[in-house]
Amino acid sequence: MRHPRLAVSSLLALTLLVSGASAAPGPGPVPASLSGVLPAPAQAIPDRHTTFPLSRDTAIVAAGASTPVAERLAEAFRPATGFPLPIVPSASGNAITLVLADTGLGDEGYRLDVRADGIEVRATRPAGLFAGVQTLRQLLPAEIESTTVQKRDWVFPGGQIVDRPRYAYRGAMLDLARHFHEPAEIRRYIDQISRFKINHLHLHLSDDQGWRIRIDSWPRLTDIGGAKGTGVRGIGGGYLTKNDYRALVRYAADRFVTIVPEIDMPGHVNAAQVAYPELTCDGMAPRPRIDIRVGYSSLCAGKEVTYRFAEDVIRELAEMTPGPYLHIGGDEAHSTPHADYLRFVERVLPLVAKYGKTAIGWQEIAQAGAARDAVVQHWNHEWDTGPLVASGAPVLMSPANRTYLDMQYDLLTPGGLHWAGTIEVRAAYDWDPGRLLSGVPEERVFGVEAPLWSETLRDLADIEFLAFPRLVALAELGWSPRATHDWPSFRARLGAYGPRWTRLGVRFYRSPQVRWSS
Ligand code: TNX
Repeated sequence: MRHPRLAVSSLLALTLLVSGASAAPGPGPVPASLSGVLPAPAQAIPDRHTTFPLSRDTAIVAAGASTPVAERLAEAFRPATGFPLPIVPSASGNAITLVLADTGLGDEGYRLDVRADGIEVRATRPAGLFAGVQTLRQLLPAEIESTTVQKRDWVFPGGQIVDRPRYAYRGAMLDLARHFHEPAEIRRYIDQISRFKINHLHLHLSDDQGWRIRIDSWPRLTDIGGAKGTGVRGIGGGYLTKNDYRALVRYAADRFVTIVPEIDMPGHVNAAQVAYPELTCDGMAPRPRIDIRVGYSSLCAGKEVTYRFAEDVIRELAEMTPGPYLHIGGDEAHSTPHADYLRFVERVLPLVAKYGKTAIGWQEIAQAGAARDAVVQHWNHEWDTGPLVASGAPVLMSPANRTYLDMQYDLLTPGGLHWAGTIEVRAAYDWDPGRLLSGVPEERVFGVEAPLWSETLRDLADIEFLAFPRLVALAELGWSPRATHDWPSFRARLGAYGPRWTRLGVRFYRSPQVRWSS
């Protein structure tokens, strides 16, 4: 049976195509609609006869655990409307009401009703209210993203949305090691990704070039590995203090994003070895590296200091990370002898559990038996997935040829790499995480994640250009039910989102595959 939302959204797509054919520059401003939301809701039933106008007198009703979500909502709507939008415990009509009550829709599911006399968002948990609020933001026109008061009417289209995610883990990864990115840039990235219901931010905190998180018991990691000039080509440098990190974790948590810290081991450790030469097998300090080669450095599996180091790092990271996951890397250990690699992973994975966390590792860790208790992150689409399938572990899907945000859109894209090919928006969208790997059925898919490696990145504009719009494709694959998957619909909704990014100053890639509204 065709889903009602699908029928409506294909109609929208058709309308856009038809109007686009007559008006040369594109479809023009698209009225916000229940069928236009990104990522597509599980179910949306527009009611064309109903609208709810936001006005100077509208209140936000919230109490207890829903109040912080109400604050996010108020922050989103106050600047452009200029309305006070007070947060109050109750109101009679003309309100957006956030209700915490069992909806049977899981932790992140929500129900949204837009009626003539008000809006209700109902969810079992605050995370669901937050997801509902992200949907609500897209129901007002793009001008709502302005930071100054706009003179216009603010009208919500009527109807109902019942929504819940396909996968509990929907992630983005940012590489702080090849180029450090300041907390302000990371906060802004969190703002942008959480709009699309991405709920995990994996931070790649160490690599051959630099070490980006303070570890008190091994201070030279950041004193040396986080110094100026430790980025690729000697650009940048820097690191997160424990306070920076804790503040980021809180900022993310306020937007229902869980930080997943990664320390990459046993390969990708040159910066650590420059700071602590005892971490090499021969005890000799290697030279600092600012090139982008991989696979040459390795911790020494036969030395006890290796495990003291790993345990100290894991313990300190676990202490400052409230989230359940800790990523230990494990990729591209090309200079670690195979037996040593297995020995290292077998010893280090249990340390993550010892400090109360669930380990995540790149797909290579699946070769070790201990990986059965970890989450295995699939990345290299060209490799034999036998060990990954055999491990029985849940699989986080990050196939490089679909999800790597550092791959160029085409060979003319400024910045980015293309070792896994080029990835246009449609290629980022047209695949199914539940059917990608034979031997890894839907039930074993832990979630999806889009990594952004920063060899060629400098600043936030570079990050945003590669992430948007492709990260939205991943967000939809992770959130929306398979039955809603539809490229014409996705493409139309994306095109309609462009003016929001423009207003937000997000430098997104104007893919020629999408008809961007002006
Ligand atoms: C492969 S993906 C890597 C990274 C590079 C990236 C560049 C993975 C687990 N390892 O070290 O930065 O390619 O795309």
